[in-house]
Amino acid sequence: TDDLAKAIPSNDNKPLEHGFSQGLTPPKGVTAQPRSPLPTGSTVSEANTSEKTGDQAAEGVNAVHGRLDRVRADAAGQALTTNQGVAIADNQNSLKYGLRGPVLLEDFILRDKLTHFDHERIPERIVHARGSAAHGYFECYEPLTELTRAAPFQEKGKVTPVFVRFSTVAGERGSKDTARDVRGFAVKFYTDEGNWDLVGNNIPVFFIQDAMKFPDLVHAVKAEPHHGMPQAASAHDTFWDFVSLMPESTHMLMWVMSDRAIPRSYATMQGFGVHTYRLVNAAGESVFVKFHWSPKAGTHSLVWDEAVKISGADPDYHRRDLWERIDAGAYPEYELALQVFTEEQAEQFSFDVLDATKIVPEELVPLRPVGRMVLNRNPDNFFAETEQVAFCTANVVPGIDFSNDPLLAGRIHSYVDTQISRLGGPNFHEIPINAPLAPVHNNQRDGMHRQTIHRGRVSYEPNSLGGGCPFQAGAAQGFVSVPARILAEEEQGKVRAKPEKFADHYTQAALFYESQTPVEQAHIAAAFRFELSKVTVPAIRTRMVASLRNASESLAQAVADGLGMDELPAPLPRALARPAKPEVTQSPALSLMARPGDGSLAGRRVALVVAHGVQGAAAERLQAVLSAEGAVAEFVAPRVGRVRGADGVDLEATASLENNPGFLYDALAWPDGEEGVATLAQDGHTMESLKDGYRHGKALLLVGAAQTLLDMAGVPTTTPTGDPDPGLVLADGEAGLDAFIAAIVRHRHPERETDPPAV
Ligand code: HDE
Repeated sequence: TDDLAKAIPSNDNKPLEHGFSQGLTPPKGVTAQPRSPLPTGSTVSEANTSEKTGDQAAEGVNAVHGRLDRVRADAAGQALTTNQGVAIADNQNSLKYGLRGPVLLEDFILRDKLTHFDHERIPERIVHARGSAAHGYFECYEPLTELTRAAPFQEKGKVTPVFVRFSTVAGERGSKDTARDVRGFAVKFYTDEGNWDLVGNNIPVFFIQDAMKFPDLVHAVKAEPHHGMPQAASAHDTFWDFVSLMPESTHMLMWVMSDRAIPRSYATMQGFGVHTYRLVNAAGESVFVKFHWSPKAGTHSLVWDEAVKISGADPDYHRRDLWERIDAGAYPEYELALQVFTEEQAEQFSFDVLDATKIVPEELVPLRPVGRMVLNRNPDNFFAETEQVAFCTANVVPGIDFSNDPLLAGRIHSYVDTQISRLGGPNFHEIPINAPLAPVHNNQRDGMHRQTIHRGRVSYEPNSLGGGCPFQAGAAQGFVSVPARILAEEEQGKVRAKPEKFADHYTQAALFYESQTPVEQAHIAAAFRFELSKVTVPAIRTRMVASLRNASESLAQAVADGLGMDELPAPLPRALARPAKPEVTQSPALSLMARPGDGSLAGRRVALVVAHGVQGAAAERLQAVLSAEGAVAEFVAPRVGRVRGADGVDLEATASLENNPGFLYDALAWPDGEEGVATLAQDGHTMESLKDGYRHGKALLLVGAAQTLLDMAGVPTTTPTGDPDPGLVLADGEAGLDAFIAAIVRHRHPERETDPPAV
C-alpha cells in the first residue's frame, strides 16, 4: 500500500479527476494526458516556502498553487463519469421503457445530473454580492518587527500569497459594475501563521458608528422591498430617508457622492482597512494602526454619464478590466502604507479613533509605506474561488489585534455567522480557497461537508491518550489578545451609549469637501442633485439639504439650486454644539488628483476608429507606438473584420462601433484617410463616439482629414473659457503622438466640462 500511496496523486480518492495516467485506463481510442504543468510566469520568489508546513512552491510559482492543485480538476483525455466515478456510456438520452415510452425512475445517471444541477446556486452575499477576484502576493519592504510580530512583516522581501476580492455593495450578484457605490477591497493573506483577512473598502470611513445600525442601513440602501427596485443604486427614497435621519453618515455621503464611487478600474482605486486596528510586537507592546492601499496606476474615476452608458454596454466592465489586465501581464499593483499612532496620541486627537466615520488625516499621522501587493493570476473557476471565498474580520494572526471600534465588534461576529448559512455549515474553512497554508489542528469535529478525516480516538484537550496533542501553543507562538485598558475613562459599567466625540458629525465632512478640487466639488454637488432628484418625497430632500448646511453652505446651496428649491431650509440641529477644533481643515491627500499614478499607459484602452479607405500604414504605426507604451489599442470599425487601407495596407478591426461603443475606451483616435473619414461621417456611431469622448473628458486624436469630423459632431476645439484643450490633439502625420500619449496619461480633461454639458 505504501508504494501505491506514493504512486497516486495527493487527492488519492480521485486520481481520475486530475487527469493522472495512474487512474483507470481510458476508453479505447482516448489517451490519458499527464497532468498539466503548474502555471508559470508568476513573479513570486522561491523564498515563498512555508517553513512550518514544508510547502515548497515550484520555481517562480506562488506556494498557494500547490495547495489548490490538490483539488484542481482537469478532464483532458478523460471519460465522462457520474459523481461516483462510474463511466457514462450515453450522455444524450434518458433511460426509457421503449423509444416512445416513459422515462424510468431507475435512471440514476439522469438523476445524478439533475439533482446536482438543481442545487448549483448558493445564497448570494447579503451585501457585496457582486464581486471579482484575483490571486497575487504581498511583498514586505522591510522588517517591521519593532511594531508587529505578524508573519508577513518579519523580513525584507518576504512574500505572502493573497487572494483579493473587489465588489460593489448594494447590487445583486448579476448587477452592473459601474453603479455609484462603495467598492469592497477584501484581502486574504495566507500567512505562515494562519489566515489574516483585511476586509476593507475603497473609502476610509463608513455610514454608521455602531453595528446595531447595519441591518437598517442595508435595508434602506437595497432595492425597496415592495417592488424590488432600484437595482444597484442608492438613488431612491428609503436610502435618503435613512441617511438624512442619521447625521453620522454625512462624512461618508461626501465620499460616496464623489468620483471615488465610480472608479475607472479596480486597479485605479485605493483601499482602506477603515477601522483602527492594533499592531503587536513580540514583547506584547501595541500601537494603533490604519491600513491604506494605494494603486500604482493612480486613482482614476469615470464620469457619471460615462458610468451610466457603460453599465448598458458592458455590465461586467470592472470584472473584464481586472481579468484582461492580469491576462495581459499589466498586473494591478498597490502599495500598503500604515498610519501608526499610540493610544496616548489618539487621546489627544480632536476626533475619536474608535469612530469609523472619522479618518486620521495624513497631515496628522503620515503614511508609512511597508510593502506592495501584486495581483498576477486570475482564478481558475469563478464559483470555486470568487464566490466561495469567505472573508472574516475575525481572521487575524499573532501581531494584529482589534481596537474597541463598536462597528468592528459587530463585524467580528457577522462574517463568520453569514458564511455558515451562505456556505452551508461550519466547515467552510476547509473549502480550498479558504483553507490556510498553515496547518490546522484542533478538536473541532464533524458538521456539514466535513473534508478532513481525523485519525485516532482523541478529540478533546487535555488528554493523555493522544500524548496531550494537539497542545496549547503558549504565548510565544500562539495568539494573545492585547490586555488593553480603557484610558482616561471612569468606571462606567454597562452602557448603551456613545463617547462624546462620536457626536461631531460634520467637521470631517467639511474637511473632505474643502479638500477637493473645484471639479471634484462640482461632481459631488451633481451627484447629490442626481440622487435626491430621484427621491419622490420632498420632505426627505429638504431634510438632506438641511443636514448638508452643517457641512458646507456652498454645497447645500448648489444642491438646493439643482433641486429647484426656492429657499434653503434651516440647518438641522447639531448633536454637538461645540465640536473640538480640528487639527487640519485642508487635506490635499483626500483629492483623487493627489495620486496621478506612475504615468504608464498600461491597462489603458484606446480605440483607433477606422473604415475602408483609411491610411492603413499610418494607422498601424499608431497602434504599434501605443502598444509599445503598454496600452491596449485596437481597431474599431463600422463592422468587425478586414478594413481595406487606401494605401493597400489592410487592418483587422477586432471591435465594431456597434459592439464596443466609444465610451468603453479611455482614449480615441481617428487616423487619416479621406475616403475612410467620409464613410465614418455617414455613421451616427462616429458622431456619438466623438461627442461622448469629448463630454467624458477623454484624450482624442484626430489626424489629417479626420479633423473635419469635429465640426460635424459639434465638438469645439477650445475649452469653454477659450483656452487650448490639452486633451484634444489635432495632428498631421505622426506629429501629435507624444501629445496624445501625454493626454492619455492625464486620464481626463475636466476643463471641458460645463453643467449642463454643452456637447
Ligand atoms: Fe461588511 N459584510 N459589514 N463591511 N463587508 C459582508 O460578509 C457587515 C463593513 C465588507 O468580498 C458580509 O461574507 C456588518 C465595513 C466587504 O466577500 C456580512 C457591518 C466594511 C465585504 C457583512 C459591516 C465592510 C463585506 C456579507 C457593520 C469596510 C465583502 C457577505 C458592523 C471596512 C467581502 C459576507 C467579500 C461583506 C457584515 C460593515 C466591508 C453580512 C455587520 C465597515 C469588502 O457579513
